[in-house]
Amino acid sequence: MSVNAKVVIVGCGISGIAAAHRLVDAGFHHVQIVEATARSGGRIKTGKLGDNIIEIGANWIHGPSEENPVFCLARQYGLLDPEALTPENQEMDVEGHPPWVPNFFSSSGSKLNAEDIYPAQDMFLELMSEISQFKSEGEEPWACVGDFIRSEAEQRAAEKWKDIDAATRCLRLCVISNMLKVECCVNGAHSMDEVGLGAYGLYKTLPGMDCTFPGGYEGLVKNLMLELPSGLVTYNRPVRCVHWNNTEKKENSVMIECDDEMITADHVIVTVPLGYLKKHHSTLFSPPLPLHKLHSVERLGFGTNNKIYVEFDSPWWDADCEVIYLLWEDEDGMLDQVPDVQRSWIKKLFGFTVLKPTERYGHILCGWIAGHESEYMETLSEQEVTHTVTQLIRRFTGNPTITPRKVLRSQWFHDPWTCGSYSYPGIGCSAQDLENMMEPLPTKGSLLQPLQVLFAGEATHPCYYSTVHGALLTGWREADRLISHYSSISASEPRK
Ligand code: 6YU
Repeated sequence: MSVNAKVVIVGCGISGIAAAHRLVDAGFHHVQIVEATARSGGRIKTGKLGDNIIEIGANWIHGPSEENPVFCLARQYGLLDPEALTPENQEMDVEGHPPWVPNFFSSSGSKLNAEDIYPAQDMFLELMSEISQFKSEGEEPWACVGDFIRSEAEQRAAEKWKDIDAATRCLRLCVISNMLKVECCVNGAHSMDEVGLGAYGLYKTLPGMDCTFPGGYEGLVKNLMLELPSGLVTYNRPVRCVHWNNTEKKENSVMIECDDEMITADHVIVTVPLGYLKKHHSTLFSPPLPLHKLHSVERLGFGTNNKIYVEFDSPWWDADCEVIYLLWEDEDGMLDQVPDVQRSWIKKLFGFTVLKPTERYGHILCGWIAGHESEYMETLSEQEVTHTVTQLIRRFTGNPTITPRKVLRSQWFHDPWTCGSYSYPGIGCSAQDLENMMEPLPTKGSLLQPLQVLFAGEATHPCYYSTVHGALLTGWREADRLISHYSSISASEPRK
């Protein structure tokens, strides 16, 4: 196939890159990516802490197995450790919750016995796996995940833990609060009270034990970019407005307005993050988005999840530990929101994951903090964050001399081209909202030039939203939409 139609892709994250790849491979000669920043990759962003490679954005390949296109590409480019390639690793089904070896510390400064914690963690995970039974048919017992967890946990605790002492029982409820904070990070939500119960089960996991890129996630982006024609991306060129629905002209019907340039195209694939779309939709499209699409943009959630990397001279956790949970002993209310954000934002940090293997990274932890507390953390200076994290660790370990060597945090909420981390199904969301997100403009049935504006990006995937593989698949999907459009046109043209 050889196609002369011009396609402009807004955004050079993984979905934009994937769309360009497919189109170029299929014989589209005029493909251009217009990117607001000076780099490719978007929310795939690898950085450095001293000499160590760390991820500012996406961390893992979730479900690295044959069905995961990110895994297949990473394998093809030779970017993975041998362990990630083993059949055992690919077959392990962890359902989004890898069985990492934990350490638990309490706010009174002691290391807790894991055996005392497991019953509460098991109950929480059992409840989370039960949520998929609700299929957003309006018959869910509660509107949000938070209410469901609290009410069920209360009932089950009263039955199952009736004979245990008050202190252990209280500690277990604090574990539930901690697990809710973990889920806020997993979902990129401020609180599990903002995540819809019915739509939660839309998210699908793939088999495979989550793995990382030893040389950095950006290696994937670099390899893909090398295969695209040079000059295909225009950097530092934010798109201000997409003018569509041009009734007069048949060709080049879309105009993409940048600060100092108007680019014309037959089709535009918009891949900007949902956070950006929520903030700028009213000026980004002219005419504006149809109401049903706009309502879905508003209903879907887009929150903040940030990382705080902390490096130490020596570890204060066990050699085999992969995740550290910090349990606040005054949090038996099963809540995941901090009442006084400015004073106690750090209480939202659920704990740390340990960067492995130690021979590669030394002693680096990655702290996780979601929600408005995380957004507030972004406004503080690096020194303030370092001070608060140091105090936190000293308190939980009971060791007043521990001093981090280096600290580095991400600031996704204040990134003007992302405005948060990733999407989640808000209260009242259903599969229809994700359908609406991916629906091209003009909508079906219109007599206008079809497929003027197409939509890709993680928030447009029906079941892998919030992930790199989901985003990549949406880029391919929209490219395929155009490819089949032009295949059907050339098939219907009379033979000469
Ligand atoms: C994954 C992971 N991961 C951590 C953190 C973050 C994310 N994700 P992009 O934003 O990349 O590209 C858009 C481009 O558009 C960008 O370059 C902009 O500059 C540009 N742009 C914007 N406006 C523009 C304009 N006006 N003009 C021109 N250009 C413009 N995913 O698979 N594994 O470990 C993590 C994580 C801190 C921030 C993640 C992870 C999400 C991915 O990073 C993200 O989906 C994709 O990179 C998005 O690509 P894109 O192309 O769509 O947009 C059980 C259950 C529950 C459900 N959830 C569970 C899933 C767990 C998700 N976990 C994530 C966790 C981490 C830690």
